[in-house]
Amino acid sequence: MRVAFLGLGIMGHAMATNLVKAGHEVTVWNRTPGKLVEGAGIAPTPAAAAQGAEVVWLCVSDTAAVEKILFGPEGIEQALTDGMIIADSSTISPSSTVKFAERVRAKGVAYVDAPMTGSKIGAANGTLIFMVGGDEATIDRLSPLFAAMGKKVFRMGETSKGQATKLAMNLQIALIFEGFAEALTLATKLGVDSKQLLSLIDATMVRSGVVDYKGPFILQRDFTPNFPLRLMHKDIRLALEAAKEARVKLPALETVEEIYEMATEDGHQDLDYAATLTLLEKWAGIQVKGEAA
Ligand code: NA7
Repeated sequence: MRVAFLGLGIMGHAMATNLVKAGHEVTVWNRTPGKLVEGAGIAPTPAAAAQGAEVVWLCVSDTAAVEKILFGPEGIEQALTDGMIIADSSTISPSSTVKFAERVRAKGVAYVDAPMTGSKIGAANGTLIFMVGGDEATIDRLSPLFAAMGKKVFRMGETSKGQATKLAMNLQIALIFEGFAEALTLATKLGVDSKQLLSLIDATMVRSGVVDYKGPFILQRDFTPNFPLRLMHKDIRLALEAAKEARVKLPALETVEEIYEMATEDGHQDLDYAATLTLLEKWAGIQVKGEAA
């Protein structure tokens, strides 16, 4: 398929690379010039990338970035043609997604929200899991592209339900990780060996994918970003905004949001979100290690 891929960050670069590898005709654009994808064409603006594309795939930071790419001065709106599909893998506001979809639908363009999970490793290996909102026929047309970038597509309902699902998923990741980090902090302060605690977690119902994934990085004190803290913070805020709009109260997430706020004040925004642990460590006066501190 002829695909315009907009946004070559940690996730987007790997996703576009996998589209090229699968034989699709890809043109890329990135806000900061200089990022390349081997085998793909480069366009100077979003509108130029979208020219003649069957599908425009977005993967950028936030709602404002998506809005600008769609409707800004060099945005794709001017290049939209009947029958085109816009797929958005950025994690953004569900209610804004509804508005964006309505605006492009007036031009005969279908809009699918397709946020994903699987982190940097899943994007590189083409094993992402997509949670998708949109009409069935449009999602069917995108099947070859999903297959090139991921291993599973969950159809969550109409446009915006992918985003709503993603916020519900990341809410859980943030809270599960916070539970793990608080447990590690308390256990370390009380003299428990963290490696031994991890072995125990692994053998019990406390085990989780989040702990499996983050545990080894923490023991090595490796906070290089697989999922940057600033993006998890953005998703927590999006979830709280969506909750406010829907009159839902999320007390635990509100508290965790404050921890992300403080971690940002400490300058950790570009580290992995696992670096929120370092705040708990600072307050407790300990550091979690492979052996008891
Ligand atoms: P990264 O690695 O932070 O990359 C973000 C990308 O978004 C990158 O290409 C940025 O371009 C681009 N960006 C950011 N702001 C803008 C604006 N205002 N206009 C255009 N492009 C912009 O994020 P990931 O790849 O890890 O994640 C992408 C999304 O998937 C995000 O929503 C996650 O929550 C899930 P730059 O290179 O900085 O010019």
